[in-house]
Amino acid sequence: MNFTFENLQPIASSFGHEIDNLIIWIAIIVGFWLLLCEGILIGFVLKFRARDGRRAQYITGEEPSQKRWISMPHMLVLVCDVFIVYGAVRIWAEVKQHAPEHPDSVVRIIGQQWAWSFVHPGPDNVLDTADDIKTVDELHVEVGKTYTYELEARDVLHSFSVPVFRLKQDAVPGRVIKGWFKPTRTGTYDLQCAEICGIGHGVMAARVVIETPAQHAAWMGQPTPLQLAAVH
Ligand SMILES: [Cu+2]
Repeated sequence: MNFTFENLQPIASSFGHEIDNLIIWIAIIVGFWLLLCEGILIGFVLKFRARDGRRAQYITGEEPSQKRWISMPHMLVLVCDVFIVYGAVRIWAEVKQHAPEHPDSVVRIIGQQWAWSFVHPGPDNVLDTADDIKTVDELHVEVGKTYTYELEARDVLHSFSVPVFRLKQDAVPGRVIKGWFKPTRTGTYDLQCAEICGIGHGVMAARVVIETPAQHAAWMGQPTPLQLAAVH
């Protein structure tokens, strides 16, 4: 069965549904044990509460019949753990370990106190060339294309977080962290810093603008502020 939080927060990446599904399955499995254990605990507290004429018992838990109360649930919990670990590792590998070797485009994302800057490769689709498009707090991508990103931090730890992508990745000074995403729906969505990075952390909000091919081409065709400055 597949579950999703899509009615609370739209999903705009290819792996978003799998992440929602995993989180909800973990909540169901863990929640079942939580309710069962707390129910038994509360039941025992009521059943064995102090009563006139009944002495308290000291139970060491050494009898096999008593040990079973620990060992049997323990085994069942371990079986549940296997499912959780399998599901989590499978999705972790897909999202974090296997960046596509031949992405449609590469963007650079830089976190600093307290803004995000983005370097888009521009019409030639190659980073670090004259037609790169640099923006602050606005990432432009095209729907249906596979992107890899190079994530950097200028000063302290930040965390690149895009809820609609179900993607979050720490940015670490001195390192270039690579990852990927594939936008699957158009629109303008929130992008934020998810790691307390100083007093202005809360204003490190930005946007990801997911465009159709025509919209994206039109956006790329506009002169950038740097190009405008060169003309004047
Ligand atoms: Cu930050």
